[in-house]
Amino acid sequence: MEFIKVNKAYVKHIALIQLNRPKELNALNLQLMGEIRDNLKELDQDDEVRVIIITGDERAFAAGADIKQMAGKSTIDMWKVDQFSTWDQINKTRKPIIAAVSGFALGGGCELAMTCDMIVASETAQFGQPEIKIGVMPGAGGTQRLTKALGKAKAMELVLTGKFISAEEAYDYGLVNKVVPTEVYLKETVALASEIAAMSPIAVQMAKEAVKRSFEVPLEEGLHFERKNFYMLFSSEDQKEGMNAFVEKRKPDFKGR
Ligand code: CO8
Repeated sequence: MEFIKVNKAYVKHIALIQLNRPKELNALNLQLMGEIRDNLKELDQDDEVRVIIITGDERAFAAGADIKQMAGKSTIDMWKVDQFSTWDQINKTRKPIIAAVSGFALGGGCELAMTCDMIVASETAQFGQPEIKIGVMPGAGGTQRLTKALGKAKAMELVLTGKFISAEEAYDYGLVNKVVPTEVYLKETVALASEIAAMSPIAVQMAKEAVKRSFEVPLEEGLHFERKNFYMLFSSEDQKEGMNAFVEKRKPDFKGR
C-alpha cells in the first residue's frame, strides 16, 4: 500500500485506516481510493475486527479528489475509470465505519467522511464542497448526503458557493457526532468505537443496515426491513447471551455468533 496505512488491531476489535499523502493534504487519487476499498473489504471479512476508523492527519482528513490527476481528463476517460464503483463498494461495508476528522474535509474528502457512519471532528475540522470553484460539482454523494444532513437551504449554500463550515457548525447541523480538542480527536473516536465494539457485532451490523435503509426506502418498507433484521437476531447466540446476562445481572460477552 502506497497511500494509506492500515492497522488491523489498532485497539482490540478496532481497525484503523490512515490516509497517508500528507504533502497533498491526503487528496484522493484513484490508487488511494482503491486501497481503501480493498482494505475495507478485507477488514469486513475479518472476525476480529468489529469497528473501522478512517482518519487523515491533523492538517487534513482529505482535501478532495486529486485535482491534478483529474484536470486533463475527458468525459470518456472518467467514464472508463468508473471510480464511483469504488465508492459504491465502500458504501457496502457491513461493519460500522467512523471518520476521525481533523483539518480539511473538502469535496471528495467531505463525501468520504459522510459515506462513513459517524464523524468525530477535531475543533479545527472544516467541511465543504468547493467543487463549484473549479468548475464542477460534487460527484461522490455530496449533493445527496449533505442535503440529508444539513437540509436544503444550507446544503445549497455550501454546494453553490463552495464555502466551508466549521466543526461547531457541522455539529449544530447534525453532520458530526461530536467536536473535541485536536489533541484527542483520535482517542475520542477510539472511545466511541470501543463502545460499539463491546456490543454484539451481528446486532451492530444488522442495525447499521436498517438505519442505512431508511435513507433509501419509504417508511413502511423500512419498518418491514427493520422487523426482519430484528427477528433474525433471535437466531444468534449473542441475543441469548445479551438477554441472559441482563437477567443474571452480569456483563454480556458477545462472540459475534
Ligand atoms: N488535489 C490535488 N492536490 C491538492 C488538493 C487536491 N484536492 N488539495 C490540496 N492539494 C495540494 C496542493 O496542490 C499543494 O501541493 P503543492 O505543495 O505541490 O503545491 C498541497 O496540497 C498543499 O495545498 P495548499 O498549498 O493549497 O495548502 P493551503 O493550506 O494553502 O490550502 C486548501 C488548503 C484550502 C485545502 C487548498 O489546498 C484547496 O483549496 N484545495 C482544493 C480543495 C478542493 O477544491 N477540493 C475539491 C476537489 S474536486 C472533488 O473532490 C470532486 C469529488 C468527486 C469525486 C470523488 C472521487 C474521489
